[in-house]
Amino acid sequence: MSTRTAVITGASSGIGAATARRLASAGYRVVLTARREDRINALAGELTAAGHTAIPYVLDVTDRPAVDAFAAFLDDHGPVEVLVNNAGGAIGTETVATADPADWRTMYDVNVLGTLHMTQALLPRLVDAEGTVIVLSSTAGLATYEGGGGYVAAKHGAHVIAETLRLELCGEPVRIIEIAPGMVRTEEFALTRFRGDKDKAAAVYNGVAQPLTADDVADTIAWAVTRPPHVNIDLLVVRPRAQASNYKVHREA
Ligand code: 8X3
Repeated sequence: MSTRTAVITGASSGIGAATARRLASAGYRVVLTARREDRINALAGELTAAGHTAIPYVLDVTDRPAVDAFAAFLDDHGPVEVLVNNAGGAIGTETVATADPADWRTMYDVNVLGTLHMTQALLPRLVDAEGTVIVLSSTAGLATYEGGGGYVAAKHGAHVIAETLRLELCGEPVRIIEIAPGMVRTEEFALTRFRGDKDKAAAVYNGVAQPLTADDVADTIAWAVTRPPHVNIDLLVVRPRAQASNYKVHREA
């Protein structure tokens, strides 16, 4: 029973799936949660075939009763050492003046309340296990940009959860680690933001030699998690070399 367990939200694609692969390789039993059953089943199959232990569990982190039921399900599966709050995303690029409040609400629900639900539900287990809470925020959690208001507001919310929780739990045997990625090219992030417009989504990365990959970010998560338990990486900002700020991106012609 020495196997450690990591719960990953949004494990169906992108940074979540890459993190599941990294943590499985680091020896964790991974619990893959996401809304899309086919995707987490496929990933669990891949990891199991590679000799790892992976448990898929369909979960919408915005649904509090479902999150509580998930926490009860975990009672039969031993301690939980790591929670990776990865589920999140951006919708739209409208200005503050023109944005649809419904989009803002959706982004707040998943990026902020989703993280809150999961953290509240699993925190007793994580403290018991001398565990780690990872909050995947974003460089959008640290500075704003035009057209990003709703997402930036939500990611600032995620950032504040991490900072506040670390203060409130100081002295408890649990780490609160925030990872704030900049430009990462994943299959879905920009596509969701641009409501399925493939050309606009692709243009985000135009001329950028090497945006980060999901695995680059997963690598930083696995690194932070595998430091000795007394070492808390408070906040790790990770961007591609071609990006110096939310605004300043080097693009080749
Ligand atoms: C993603 C980074 O620049 O699209 O979280 O806000 S950005």
